[in-house]
Amino acid sequence: MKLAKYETNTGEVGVGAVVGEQLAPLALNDEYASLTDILEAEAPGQIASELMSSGQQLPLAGVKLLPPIDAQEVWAAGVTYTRSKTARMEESEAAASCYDRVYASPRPELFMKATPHRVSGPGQALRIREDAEWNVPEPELTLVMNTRMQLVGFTIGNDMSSRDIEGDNPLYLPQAKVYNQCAGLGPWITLATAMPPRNEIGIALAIRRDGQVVFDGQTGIDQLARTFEELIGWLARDNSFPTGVMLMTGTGIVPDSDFTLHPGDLVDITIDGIGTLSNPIVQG
Ligand code: DO4
Ligand code: MG
Repeated sequence: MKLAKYETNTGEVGVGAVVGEQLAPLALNDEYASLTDILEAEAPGQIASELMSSGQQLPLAGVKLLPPIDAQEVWAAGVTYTRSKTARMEESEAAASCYDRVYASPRPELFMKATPHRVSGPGQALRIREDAEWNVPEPELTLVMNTRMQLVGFTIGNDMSSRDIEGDNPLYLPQAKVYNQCAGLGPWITLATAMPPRNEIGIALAIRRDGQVVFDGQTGIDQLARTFEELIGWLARDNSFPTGVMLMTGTGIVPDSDFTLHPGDLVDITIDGIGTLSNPIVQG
């Protein structure tokens, strides 16, 4: 089952199940009043099915989808694919050994990526920093955990990154990664029970400029150097998440070093079992 957050034309926020090209609104109640409440249930899919009682369906194309997040923090893992490791080592000679070491170390790179107000949903703009000149999207399978750190679902993440800022000095990483509209999430959450086997999950990135594809690339979760459980285990060490947490799992697709995003580009990330997250890019 796929669960989306949407806004009606009267401004009310709802949760719905995506069924093909339709959205079935859920009848939320005091016990299950939000997407977070459903993700917190022992069997989220069963609860969502029970809340689909009315049988009403809306065409998905006519619904405004919101990012599938309530109050969760968004974290990210880095240097979890060899492509990311080599790209970072090219970007920063001074920090090359940091990236090489973290790829092979038991402890992964984990960083706080976004709070909900910095997140853009499907169709909403993602931002290039005003003070950055070399920018890329990072297409990342994103794990959705409840407060018990159970992996309950998956969504698509875009870890927008300013490579010139990050490459200048690794201590600038938070500025390269965390700013207004720095993270894309959506278009919905596919519950863990509905995902394909892990080694069959493909990830594709396409960047369009004036209607032409200017970059495309593919990878797959079979290339991810760490298990989901390992990443979740490290994130949970001495850390609690009172409303659950999302974790981007790192990028395995990095455009060549002469590529940078432009304002007006359209970024499409497609992940098997979920769908496609599309966002236009803005700057200024
Ligand atoms: O260390 C820099 C960030 C790495 C990252 O975001 C990634 O590998 O996806
Ligand atoms: Mg990343």
